[in-house]
Amino acid sequence: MSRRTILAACQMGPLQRAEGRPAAVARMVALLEKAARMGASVAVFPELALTTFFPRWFHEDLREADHWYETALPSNETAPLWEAARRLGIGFHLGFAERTPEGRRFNTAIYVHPSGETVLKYRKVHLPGHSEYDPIRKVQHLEKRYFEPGDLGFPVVRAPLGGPGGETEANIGLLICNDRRWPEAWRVLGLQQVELVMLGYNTPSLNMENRGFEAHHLRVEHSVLSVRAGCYQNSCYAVAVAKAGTEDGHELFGHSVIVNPQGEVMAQATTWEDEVVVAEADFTRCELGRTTIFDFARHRRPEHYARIVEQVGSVAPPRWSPAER
Ligand code: CDT
Repeated sequence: MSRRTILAACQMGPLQRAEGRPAAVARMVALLEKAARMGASVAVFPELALTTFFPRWFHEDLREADHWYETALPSNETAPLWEAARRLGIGFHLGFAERTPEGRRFNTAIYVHPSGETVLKYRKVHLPGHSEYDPIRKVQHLEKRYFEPGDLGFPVVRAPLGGPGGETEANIGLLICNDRRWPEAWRVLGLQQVELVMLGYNTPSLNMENRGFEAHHLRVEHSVLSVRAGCYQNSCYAVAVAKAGTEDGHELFGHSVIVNPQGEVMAQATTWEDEVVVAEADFTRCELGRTTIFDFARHRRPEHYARIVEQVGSVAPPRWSPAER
């Protein structure tokens, strides 16, 4: 079975608050068709791809936000995406807000096989921002209000991708936006021999916290740096995809990337609009790192990593003092 396949990053331009799901889905179908024409077996869409990035809006009563969430997928409004995937023989990754039958709320991503079956589901673990209205901020980021931390861990599954010329299998894992900045998340995927990480993001171009200076150009650099480091240190490919542009007056950056296991950027979006970029993956290339410098079985020293799981915040180190003479 071939270990080569073409990966597509399906970046989306802004989705305004007034736009409904049908507009988003129509654009996603067009992106999927383009990705298929470019030979892709899998298409990756952004985080919360069906709506505007609604955590920037404060609702006192959570029920007023209910309309941003999906309670079942595919729904009547999203079904055209599933139909297009089947017709084109392409798998896809989708980020969306999930409300469960019990009323729990998660920031969720799924990987859907071309048959329409959900292969893998992940709920965002690292929720940035805050849960109450913050008057200091220029723009609210209320993910901690609208979602609870994911309860599924960081699962990896070996599964077929779609595409022409038959099915290529890969060990697939998912992250969502802020997760890409946390090496712990990547390493838990790496420990399951992940070969392809799909992730979507909505990241403001400016630091909105009003708590100090951050050079604007570094925002993009930190995003790409995090994905490149995650791929290199865990010997995997990643497709990291933005929702970009000015959404309801607030700018999100683009620069979606496809990265290889050496940490090299293979393809990068150049607009802040709907755009498809593709790159060919050869999953046998995940083996070099995994059998040499990052051969975990030979080189990891978990007996020295206890702090990683036992401690949450950092602690100050002891102060050195000179030996008494
Ligand atoms: N969506 C998301 O996770 N965005 C964050 C920005 C956080 S700013 C409070 C990110 O890490 O890109």
